[in-house]
Amino acid sequence: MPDKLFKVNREEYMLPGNRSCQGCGLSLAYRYLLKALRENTILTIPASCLTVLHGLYPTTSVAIPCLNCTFPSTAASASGIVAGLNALNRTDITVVAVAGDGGTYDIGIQALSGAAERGTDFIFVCYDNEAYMNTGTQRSSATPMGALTTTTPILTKQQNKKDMLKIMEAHDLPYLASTSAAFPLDLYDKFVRAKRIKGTRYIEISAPCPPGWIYPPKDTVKIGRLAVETGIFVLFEIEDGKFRFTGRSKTLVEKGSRLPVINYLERQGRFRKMSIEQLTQLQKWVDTKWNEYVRRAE
Ligand SMILES: Cc1ncc(C[n+]2csc(CCOP(=O)(O)OP(=O)(O)O)c2C)c(N)n1
Ligand code: SF4
Repeated sequence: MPDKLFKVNREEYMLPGNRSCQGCGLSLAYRYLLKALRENTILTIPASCLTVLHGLYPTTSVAIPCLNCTFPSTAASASGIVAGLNALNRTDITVVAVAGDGGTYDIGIQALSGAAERGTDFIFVCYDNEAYMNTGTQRSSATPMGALTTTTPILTKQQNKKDMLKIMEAHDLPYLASTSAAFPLDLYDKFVRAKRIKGTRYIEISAPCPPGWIYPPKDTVKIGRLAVETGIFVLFEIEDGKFRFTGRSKTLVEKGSRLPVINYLERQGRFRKMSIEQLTQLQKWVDTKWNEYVRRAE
């Protein structure tokens, strides 16, 4: 991990004035991942909040070339760019696909799984704000149990979040990582590492969203940190099959100081209708996953 902030690339690829909401976790993460990826990168993004952040043609707030694609086709779009670059003998450019959880866990999974099985040489990034935010907070398979969304407005979501990292790991990827907008140095380091590796790499980013998660914009980093400190979101990486905790999650394992999940939930209006039974179930789900990770790290 870059132990000092001054090791982070000082160039800015997100220009002043973009169209994301105040306090957007995605915009924070994006700024740092672009710094890690640097100039020789081509992005492709589907319909999502990220398209909105990039801006309306003919202007853009992002200083890296980007191909917009349809909602389900992010990995197919990346595969096409890779094929085009190969035909031109360009080996100096990293192709990076960036999609929301809807564009990854749900509608984008077919193209992603196909590309990952072929080992196509690109980085796929899922920024996980746990719902379809661009269209008004509909539930996705990444939405946690107990969350209110506009499609789970009464009873809250009844199912646990899909384990996308496990699904992607089953593709035997050379590099897979989970990181958070609230831990930019952990995030930066993982993108620097991923850029040096060939084949399909998958990185998932926890990206808190003030309007969708219903909390004040100033609390994005606090909420993102609590997600990690309660273990509902875990910082780790798997390189060539070897699992390791990173950053704050590593410290939590060493100190045994993980917080109860209620500390994270109680700060977000989306959980205000959660039942005690759901809370107990969610805590058990978090504990089970956490213990699985701890066993793997041993
Ligand atoms: C085939 C298709 N269905 C629906 C849409 C409408 N649509 C655009 S963005 C979006 C939600 C994207 O959600 P997610 O991928 O989670 O990204 P976020 O908006 O949270 O950034 C939807 C449903 C579309 N563009 N194409
Ligand atoms: S809705 Fe959420 S993810 Fe989308 S731009 Fe706003 S804060 Fe960011």
